[in-house]
Amino acid sequence: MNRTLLFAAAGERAEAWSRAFAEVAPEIDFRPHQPGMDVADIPYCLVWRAAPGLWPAMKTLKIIFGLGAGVERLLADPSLPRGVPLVRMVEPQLTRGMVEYVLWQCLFHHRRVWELEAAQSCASWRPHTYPPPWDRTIGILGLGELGSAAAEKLVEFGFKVRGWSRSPKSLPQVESFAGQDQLPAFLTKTEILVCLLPLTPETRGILNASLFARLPRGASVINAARGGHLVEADLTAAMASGQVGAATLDVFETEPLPDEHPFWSTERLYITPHNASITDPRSAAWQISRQIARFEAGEKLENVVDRARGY
Ligand code: NDP
Ligand code: OXD
Repeated sequence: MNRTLLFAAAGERAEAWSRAFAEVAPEIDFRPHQPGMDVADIPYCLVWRAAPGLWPAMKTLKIIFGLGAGVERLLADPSLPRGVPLVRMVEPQLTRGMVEYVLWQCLFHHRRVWELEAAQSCASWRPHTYPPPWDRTIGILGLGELGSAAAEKLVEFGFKVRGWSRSPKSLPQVESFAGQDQLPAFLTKTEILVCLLPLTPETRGILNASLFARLPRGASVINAARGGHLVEADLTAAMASGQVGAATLDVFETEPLPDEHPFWSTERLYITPHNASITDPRSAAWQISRQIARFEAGEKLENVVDRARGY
């Protein structure tokens, strides 16, 4: 059985991945992609961004494994083979990392930590109040793998949690809103908005002036999904007017965020460098080896991207 996996993700910790496969899935022949390499007989590929000409050269490809949860870059490549299943990354450590990030940032905005920092910077013992979590409404755009896990954790911390998705959900103590029609109602009470949507033609630019205008004045915005969800100029204007009180952004239209970008110096705008959560090689290697075993046994693959929906 040919179980060769091409690692087509230059700059993505190839050594750590190689060690992880050797440890967790030794049955897989892990091969980092090299320029000029013959890939015609390799059946599996783990990819972040494919080098030009890679897909036509992989003549016996059976499964494409995306290295991330988001697949918009892969889908945008017109040479991506059509008949080959594209499996996106769903692994427990990636989910845990995102839950940790969302909780950290929601608590940061809930408690307006910037006010404490400002007081401390001038040695001032200023009274600082904030509501109890059950009086704070957090809204999550996207209730999939990551959004639903984050919602569950926020519920555990006592927050009022609501989520918006394409189809209605029934998660314990999470108010579900679905579809465009229910987006305005979802937004009206959302004091801390977290974006965990996939980037698709429908969701591109969703974090825009008209959405911000529907939030309660002074709301916080946290984007941990993709830079393409945000209309940057609209956030700048909404923060200047006070409609958005504070924001945390992990993802940007251009990454790394250019040195001269105004976000670096926008007050109460906090930046993390697209590391809200990171795929864990060992956990991912285990998932991939399971999926290959399923495939070989003629079973259905999990987490296959629906190319028509874009996620
Ligand atoms: P999922 O595919 O599991 O979930 C997507 C959710 O978004 C689903 O609930 C889906 O609704 C909803 N959705 C999609 N399109 C629409 C729409 N048009 N209207 C309303 N709801 C919609 O994705 P994940 O949770 O695994 O990941 C989400 C994104 O997070 C990834 O695509 C990636 O871009 C980003 N990410 C960022 C990371 C970082 O470090 N910053 C790390 C990992 C991921 P429904 O359930 O009804 O289909
Ligand atoms: C992902 C990411 O999509 O890391 O997994 O952004």
